[in-house]
Amino acid sequence: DTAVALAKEVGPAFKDGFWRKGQFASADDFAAEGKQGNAADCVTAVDCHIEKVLFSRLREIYPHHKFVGEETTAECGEVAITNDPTWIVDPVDGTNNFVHHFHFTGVSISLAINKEPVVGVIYLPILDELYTGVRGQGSFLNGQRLPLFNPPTLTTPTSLSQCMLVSEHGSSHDETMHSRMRSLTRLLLAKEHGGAGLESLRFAGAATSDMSLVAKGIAEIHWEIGLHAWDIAAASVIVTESGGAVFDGAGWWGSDMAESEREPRPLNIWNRKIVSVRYIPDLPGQPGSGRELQRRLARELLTHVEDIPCSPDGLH
Ligand code: LIP
Repeated sequence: DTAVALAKEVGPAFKDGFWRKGQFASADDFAAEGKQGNAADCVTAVDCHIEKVLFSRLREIYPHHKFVGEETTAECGEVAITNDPTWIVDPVDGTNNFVHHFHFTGVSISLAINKEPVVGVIYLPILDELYTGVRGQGSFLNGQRLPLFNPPTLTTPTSLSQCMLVSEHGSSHDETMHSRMRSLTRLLLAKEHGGAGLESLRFAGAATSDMSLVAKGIAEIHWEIGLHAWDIAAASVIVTESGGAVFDGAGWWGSDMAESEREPRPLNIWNRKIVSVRYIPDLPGQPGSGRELQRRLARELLTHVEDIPCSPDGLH
């Protein structure tokens, strides 16, 4: 409830910034340099304002909790993550979209306990979409339970050729871009090499909105390398609570997965690699087949992508 109230509280500032109104009408607010000289990884006055408001409110209510935020971390450098209740915030996910007035951008607020996200709230103010998820209690879009679609509308894909993948090229415009693009090309062309080959690929520019497409049941898979914990903490709760599965590079997480099926450790949102697969209904008369298909699709995807190295992001 606190996270929802705060997301709504910062909504007007977010919208004003997006439409360049009120206190954010000045071009100077958007003239901020890209971080470390990288124009693709930018920050605006709105990012900093929203993060400040969220952290000051959260500190008033939970003075003993810890806080990790995209902009604060960028300023402070190294941040040691503990098992204490920790709020992980991205004030404007998809800042590049935000600067270009491209709708897929929003606020992401998550609470992690023992390093594992247990609450996730994503607010996409321009689309008026509020996603909420609490570990063990399901996830919702504007109060409607996710996924939005159920069988028979929600199909049971058995290969990548029936899947829409959402991904991003990321903001590290360096040599690793070749590996990212090669990986995506391979996925699209896999058919020619005896694989299935993706049905389609989309880029919308923000991990939160990409993962919300998976939680809704619209896109089958999201894959991205180089993300930070604040991009995916809230979304990982919303996806898994919608019946989706998240693979963190070493193991699986899904809300109702049997203990034997998932890694006996928290979902690792810190290692900058993630694959999420939407809820897949079981095949008729085959209980558990939906979960098995989620893994099969992710495994198939991972055989075509390169293991791209990520530089440390200061969280450890
Ligand atoms: C963005 C992510 C996006 C990724 C970008 C960037 P930001 O977050 O949502 O998926 O490709 O590189 O990290 O920096 O706009 O909050």
